[in-house]
Formats: sequence, C-alpha cells, structure tokens
Amino acid sequence: MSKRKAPSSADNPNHDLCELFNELADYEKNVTRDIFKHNAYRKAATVLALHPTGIKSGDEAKQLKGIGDKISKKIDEFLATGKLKKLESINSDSKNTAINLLTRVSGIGPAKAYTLVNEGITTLEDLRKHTDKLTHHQNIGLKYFEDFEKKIPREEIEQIEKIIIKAVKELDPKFVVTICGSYRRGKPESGDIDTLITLPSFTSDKVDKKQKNKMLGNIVTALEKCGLITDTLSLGETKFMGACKVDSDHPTRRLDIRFTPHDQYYCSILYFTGSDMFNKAMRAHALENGFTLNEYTLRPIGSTGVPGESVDVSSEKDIFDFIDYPYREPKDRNN
Ligand code: 8DG
Ligand code: CA
Ligand code: CA
Repeated sequence: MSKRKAPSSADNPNHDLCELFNELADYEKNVTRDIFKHNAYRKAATVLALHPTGIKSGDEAKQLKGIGDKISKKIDEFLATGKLKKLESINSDSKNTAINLLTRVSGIGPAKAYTLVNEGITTLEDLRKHTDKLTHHQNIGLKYFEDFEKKIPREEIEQIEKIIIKAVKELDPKFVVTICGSYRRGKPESGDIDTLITLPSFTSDKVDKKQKNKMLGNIVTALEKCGLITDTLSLGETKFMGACKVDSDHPTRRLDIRFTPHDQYYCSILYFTGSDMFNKAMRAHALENGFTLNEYTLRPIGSTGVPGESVDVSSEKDIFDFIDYPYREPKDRNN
C-alpha cells in the first residue's frame, strides 16, 4: 500500500488548500494519532480537490460536504494570511517533523517513528546508521526511499501489467490478472501497483492453505525469474508485498499482489480499486440496506444482527445491485 494521501494535483484550483489539509491530516495520523481528525482533514482535502473552482471563503467551502465550522475558519485564515498558525507551530517542532519524515519510509508507522525519534534517530542518515533497529521491510523502505516516493506513470504500469500477465499465463493460462487501485480508476499516475490474481477453479470452499501458499509463491518466483520483482517485503498465503523494476532506466516501484479465491474476486476487485473514501461510503450504504461488505464477501445481516451466508456475485455490478447503490465505473470512484 502506498502511504495514504488525498489526491491533489497542481492544476486543481484549490491545490494550496488541499496541501494544507493533507499536511494537517499527516500530523494527526503520525503524531497525535487522532484518526478521527485525520479522516476529517483528508475528507476536506478530497472535496476541495474535486471542487471545480477556486474557493474564495470559508463560508463558500462550508456548502461542501465534509467541511464544517473549524475547517471553514482555517480556510479563512489561510486565504487572508497565506498561512495557518496551527501548522506553523506544528512545523516549528522538530520532533513533529522528524516523526513525519520517518513515517514516509515504507514499513515505518507512527508508533515506530515515535520510538525512533525518542531514541534520537531523526533523519534518514541516522536511520542508515541504525539499520539493526529496523525490520527487513523497513530496511527495504529505507533503501528505496526516494524511488518509492516517485509517482508511477500509467504507461509504466501498463508495461508491468503485460510482464505479469505473460509470466503467470506461462504458469497457467487460466490465471486472471487485474491491476486495481488508482490505476484502475484511470489515474495518470499511481503510488504503487495493486495486483489482484485469481484462478476460476480456485474457490474458497476448496481452500487448501498449502496449495494456496504455493500458488502465490510460484507466481512470485516466476516474476523474480523474469527480472521484474527485485525485493520481497513480505510473502504470505494470499498477499505479497515487494518491489519491482521494469528495467535499469526506471525507478524501483512498490508492488502488491493478492491471490484471491474466485468467488471472492469481485468483492476484492471492488475493495482494492477504491478509492478508500468511496469504499467507506459504499460500505456505509450497504449497512443501511442490511448488508455487510468487505474485501472478501457481501453478506446480508439477519434480524439478530449476525451476518448470514455470503451472496453469490459474478460481477462488480452485482454488488452494487444487491445493495441498491447506483453503479459507478472505476473512473468515477475517486471520491
Ligand atoms: P495510490 O496508490 O495511487 O496512492 O492510490 P490508491 O491505489 O487508491 O491507494 P492504495 O493505498 O494503494 O490502496 C489501494 C486500495 O485499497 C484503495 O484504493 C482502497 C483500498 N483501501 C481501503 N482502505 C484502505 C486503507 O486503510 N489502507 C490502504 N492502503 N488501502 C485501503 O479501502
Ligand atoms: Ca497499494
Ligand atoms: Ca495503489
């Protein structure tokens, strides 16, 4: 997974405000670990990023969903002064900025960053001197710090997609590969590559852990052999996290692969396509309609409140239909 951030591009008329709220969101996630505030700021950044015109006042912003009094006041302060006192004071505290920096390393979360900073480790240089304090994942994250922060152009993911499809089809022509995440939502650039793989004959009622484990392992081995996968961060029965590189002209990229039983494939595709804001809204809608939806299944909730047998779905659209949610193409799932 790439480090979560609400979208904002330079051509968005509210770019500066988005950056501001993204910074506040990072602070709440990494330093105070207030996930409620983190979500509120991310939501604000997302609605502002999607707003077609430049916001001129806090009052105007308040008309948008997800922007309340407090955020609207911050918008007014920023529009009037070009800065925000709260952020100035956050950024003048070197401990805060160090925690924020360290959490940008793949595998280092807020708790680990906090511990490291308290031990006096505050820069990437410091980290490089204390690799013994880091897990394998964190060390790889450090090694590719710059590369992993670079966005991946769509064309490069298309190339990677072809390489993956070719390699897995050589193992078994029936493998089905879908690259999800922001790529499937049509974004011109992505933070990482979210790959979902299934086999029609492989269903959850026949899950044999050893067999499953072997299949994903075989896929990873094949992708190492063809030179795509360069590093493994973690490899479980259904989930691989690692790094890949198209060729020496390209940076090393974060690659996730999940191997899913075929009957769970559509719930998985839906979940990993996101965006996570969209997923939250859809899950909430499902609940209102008496269903519980996750990355594996869609299940009706009985009168006792206990989820029943999972519903058979054979497309993403089936899931929308069951919960009576208007279908949205992946490209329309960015908020
Ligand atoms: P990006 O990589 O270009 O930054 O964007 P992304 O593809 O949308 O984000 P991602 O972090 O790679 O996550 C892929 C999908 O996983 C995301 O679109 C929706 C789903 N997802 C959730 N919740 C969460 C969560 O808490 N963390 C992560 N990493 N993914 C989540 O629905
Ligand atoms: Ca990801
Ligand atoms: Ca992604």
